[in-house]
Amino acid sequence: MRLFHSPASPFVRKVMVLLHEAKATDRVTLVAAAGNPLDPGTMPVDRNPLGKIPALERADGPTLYDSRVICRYLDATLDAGLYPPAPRLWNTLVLEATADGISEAAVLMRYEDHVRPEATRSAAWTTSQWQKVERALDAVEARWMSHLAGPLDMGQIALGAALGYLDFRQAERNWPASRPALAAWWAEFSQRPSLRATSPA
Ligand SMILES: N[C@@H](CCC(=O)N[C@@H](CS)C(=O)NCC(=O)O)C(=O)O
Repeated sequence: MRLFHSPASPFVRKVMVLLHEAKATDRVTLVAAAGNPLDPGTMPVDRNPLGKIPALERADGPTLYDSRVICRYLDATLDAGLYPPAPRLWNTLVLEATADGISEAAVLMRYEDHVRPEATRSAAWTTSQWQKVERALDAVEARWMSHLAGPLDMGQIALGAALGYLDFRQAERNWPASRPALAAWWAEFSQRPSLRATSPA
């Protein structure tokens, strides 16, 4: 399998952490891809019409895209056990969606502040994306700590990818300051070998 990859992408990181946890990094070859909405660059637009990564090229079927689809596929193929049976599954999927929403908002902030032509940038729009991040982090702090204390799953991994991306791109906003429980969880979770091996760069 070939994985279209960038070391900065939180969505790619989800896939890489899964591969590390399943001890299956040797099952994929990484293909460097870079681009953005204004310039698709080397993004695999012929395989993913949305021009986004991650995208997973397979020998036995069409290319998969969207990190949630790829992670479900790899989890099933590698028997990784990162999506538990229902009813816990529904919590795992909602946490994964919440974490991906944080990553999406933070990536959009990055595009707004660094990709959109300067004259058309909107500080209000960037602020509104950050408000989504803040609401989601507050919800995790208030309601998800017991789930985070449970067995490893894709919700936790997606959250790790999102928090790592905030530390990478939005460190000055200091999300841990007002979320002590989540900050403590992240301090420990980020030390897993799978997380340490996939730090954004
Ligand atoms: N929902 C997608 C989001 C993927 C995504 O937005 N990836 C970014 C990189 S972090 C990208 O490819 N951006 C290029 C673009 O938006 O044109 C997923 O989970 O895979």
